[in-house]
Amino acid sequence: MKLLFAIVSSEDTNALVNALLKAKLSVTKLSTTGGFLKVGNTTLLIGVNDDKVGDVFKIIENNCKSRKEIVPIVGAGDMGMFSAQSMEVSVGGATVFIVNVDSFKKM
Ligand code: 2BA
Repeated sequence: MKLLFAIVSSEDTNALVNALLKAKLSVTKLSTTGGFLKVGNTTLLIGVNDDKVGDVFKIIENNCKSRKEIVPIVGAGDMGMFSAQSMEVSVGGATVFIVNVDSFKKM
């Protein structure tokens, strides 16, 4: 069994969760915050048998499209003045960590 930690854009979360549920997969949704952009994203915990990992990847690919966005970066400048700049970053898509599950129990 594997546990997937899928970090996805909050915009894509509803469609992705619905697609996972439709495929009869279990999912837990956590509200998280990206360290770089410091904006909300969503981390989904998805526990699946090894033979279903490919199905989960297909569902993630179909529902989490990568796109470019210009985001503001606000920081403290000289003499306490705040300066606002922007930069282009890639958002959406998904960052997925896959870990082996030693055992799984429901009590
Ligand atoms: P954030 O840390 O808010 O990063 C959002 C996006 O900003 C990243 O998208 C990347 O395109 C860009 N970015 C991040 N760090 C950067 C840097 N030092 N310089 C320039 N651009 C940078 P993704 O790579 O798709 O990551 C999306 C979210 O996934 C991240 O949000 C973070 O919450 C999580 N994540 C990504 N890699 C991770 C890792 N190795 N460990 C833990 N969380 C990770």
